[in-house]
Amino acid sequence: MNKFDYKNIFKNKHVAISRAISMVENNEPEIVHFYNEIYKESNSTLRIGITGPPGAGKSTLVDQLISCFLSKKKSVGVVAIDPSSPFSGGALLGDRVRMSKYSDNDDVYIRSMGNRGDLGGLSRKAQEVGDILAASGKDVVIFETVGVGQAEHDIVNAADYTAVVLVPESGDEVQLMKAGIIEIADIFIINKSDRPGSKRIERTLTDILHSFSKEDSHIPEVMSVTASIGKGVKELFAKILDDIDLFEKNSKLKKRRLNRYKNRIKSLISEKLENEFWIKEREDLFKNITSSINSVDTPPNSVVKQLISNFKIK
Ligand SMILES: Nc1nc2c(ncn2[C@@H]2O[C@H](COP(=O)(O)OP(=O)(O)OP(=O)(O)O)[C@@H](O)[C@H]2O)c(=O)[nH]1
Ligand SMILES: [Mg+2]
Repeated sequence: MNKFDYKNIFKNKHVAISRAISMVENNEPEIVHFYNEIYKESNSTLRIGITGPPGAGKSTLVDQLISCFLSKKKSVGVVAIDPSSPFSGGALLGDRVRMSKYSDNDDVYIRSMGNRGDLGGLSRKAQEVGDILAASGKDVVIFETVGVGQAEHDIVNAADYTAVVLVPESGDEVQLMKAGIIEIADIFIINKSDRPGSKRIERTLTDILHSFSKEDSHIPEVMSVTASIGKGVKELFAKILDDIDLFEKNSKLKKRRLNRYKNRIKSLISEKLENEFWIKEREDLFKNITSSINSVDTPPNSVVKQLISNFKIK
């Protein structure tokens, strides 16, 4: 294979972008040599998170938003993340089929990522893929993630602005909505409003948001759209741009980016320590110790003590 020239990423060469993303996904050590260069070029791009239950119409909506950004001469990178799917490299079929109309467009790059069974690391990888797309010069990076649980929460933390997509049938989700989810959402989108019940869920959600919100905090807007026919999308797009504009002016964006930066450092440390810790010898030792334990009476801390006694950070 030819030597990989990472500078082609900065020239928006999609082949180089794909190659670098694969390196991230596969934890290829080579990327370490140029990742810092990528990072330095990645910080002016706007990152938007779109999350919501399976099949809510996120990809359909992302497709519409891509058109909106293109009409403003903005280029877009999309990372579609499904933590429950083992597929990656653009293999989430639905996304690929729906978005293939952009395959010849240098201003749009779409990539799907799944969870290849390696626990954790997915949100770090998603951020790094976002960095690569940002470094390629994309004005906006959109992260689409399935679900509204903890894994998505971490991924969404990679965004400057987060939209939660629901559908008229999401009544239960709305009732169960926790403060955590409300805090991550900058806007709620009720998609499929061509179906009955969208007005009702819009009202219920608005009530909940008002009851949860603290004084002088940003209360997320609830907007109904029908993404499949583009209804309401123009208004939604305008609102998103307005919000982001506001967040830029009141320094919310800056604070979020700094928080994200700090969280990134902490997660990198956790990941590094875990990786260094769970070497084969220690896994074996763990198995040995625990196999000779036949009740749960031994305090776990005493096992921890044995395991970490000779651990030194490289
Ligand atoms: N009736 C109706 N159907 C829609 C609308 N938007 C999307 N759909 C349909 O809903 C289905 C799921 O759409 P997607 O865009 O793939 O949804 P998604 O949230 O990206 O799905 P996952 O990524 O698999 O979680 C598709 O069949 C869409 O055509 C809408 O506004 N109204
Ligand atoms: Mg999708």
